Amino acid sequence: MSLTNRTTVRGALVGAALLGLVATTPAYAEGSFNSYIGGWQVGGESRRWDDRNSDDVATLVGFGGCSTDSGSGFSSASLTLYKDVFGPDESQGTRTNTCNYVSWGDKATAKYYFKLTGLKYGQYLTVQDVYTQY
Ligand SMILES: [Ca+2]
Repeated sequence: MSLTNRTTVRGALVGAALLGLVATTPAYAEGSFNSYIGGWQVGGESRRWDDRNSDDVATLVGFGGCSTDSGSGFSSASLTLYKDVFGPDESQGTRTNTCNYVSWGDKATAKYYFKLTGLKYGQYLTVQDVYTQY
């Protein structure tokens, strides 16, 4: 099996595992996307998404396959969710992701993104599978 195929399979498993965790909420979030983090430093930002608050699904970010440039490997990353507003964007709180998933609960209608605001080891973070749901 090629590296690409393994990555795809793992991404699907991470997504399925995360969906299982939120099985008590509506079956499908109004939106979700899979992405990849390739060598982010602190300050790195995700793409923006529009949450229309059309369901009760929590905003969460799941990581699978985490590494850093440090010999100590990966321990944890601090992620801060921001509401994209006119003027300084509003922090919705910081969560510590230990290569699992973190949640900010069900959010109000707005545009959001998350930012890497801390990295325990190393300067560069790579995450093979990033799953965002809102
Ligand atoms: Ca929602």
